[in-house]
Amino acid sequence: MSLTQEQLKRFNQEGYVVIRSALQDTDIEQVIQDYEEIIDKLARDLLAAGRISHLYENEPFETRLARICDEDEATYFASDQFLDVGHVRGKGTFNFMRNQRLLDLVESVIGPEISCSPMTHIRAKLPSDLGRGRSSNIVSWHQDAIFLHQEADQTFILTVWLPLCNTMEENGCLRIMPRIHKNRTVYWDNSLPNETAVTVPMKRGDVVFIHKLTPHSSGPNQTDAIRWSMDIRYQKQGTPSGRSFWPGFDARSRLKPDSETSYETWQDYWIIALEKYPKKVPRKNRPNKPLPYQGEM
Ligand SMILES: O=C(O)CCC(=O)C(=O)O
Ligand SMILES: [Fe+2]
Repeated sequence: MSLTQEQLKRFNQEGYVVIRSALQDTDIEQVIQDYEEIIDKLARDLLAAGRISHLYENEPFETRLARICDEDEATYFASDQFLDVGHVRGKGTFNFMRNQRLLDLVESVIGPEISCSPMTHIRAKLPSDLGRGRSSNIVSWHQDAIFLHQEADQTFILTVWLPLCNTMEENGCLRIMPRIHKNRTVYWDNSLPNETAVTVPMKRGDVVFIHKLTPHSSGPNQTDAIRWSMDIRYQKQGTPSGRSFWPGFDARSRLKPDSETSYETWQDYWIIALEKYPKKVPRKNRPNKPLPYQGEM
């Protein structure tokens, strides 16, 4: 299904649009399965190393990693890195980024030649009382535009954010500041206008499209389960991702369907890239004040 005219209009006017029940459980299950395997392996390794007392095998996906982290603080602080999409390279996750239901919606905004950016994350927002209160996994207000390297400053990049569980205020759902993208300004120093924000609770299956100039944030997770989510970025093929050191892939091409990247190729690209650049390369000459945005809207 494409976005409706109403949804497209909303995206353009508000700088975001929530698409309710866009996905089916089976779409998301394939991502969850990849991460269940990773967490199971982690539990076995930690148990063998004597760092946890049991495997927590009966805990559901939403809580198992949290209970492991209760016992092993190092895992708590490492959580985002070892879960990253390029490190895990799960087949279900790769297939999900090319999910036809999802790409049909993305095509309404990007057009039919779609590239998926390496700037894609699985996030496990851990309960804030873990780690002896030292971190509460808050994401402060920002525009995604500030995370790009210079070559992508003019590029239209769509952030697609979706929960793998239900998200609400208590577990740190997304918050969004509507219409700020209309200012056509990149607030490099995060000196964002003090406008009213909206809290965006979402259910599994819902998806939100966010403009790269739209400020968003998320608060602490005050439950004892993990707020699992995924954020993927899509753009027109041939445009820079702003992360040239890591591989994106061609997710859909109506012109040349044969050019779509295979799972094996994508995996190989990541393995080679991470050998050379295990960590994100910082942007050179990063601006430190708000600047007009002159790129594609
Ligand atoms: O998941 C969150 O809490 C924030 C995510 C975010 O900033 C993004 O997806 O761009
Ligand atoms: Fe963001």
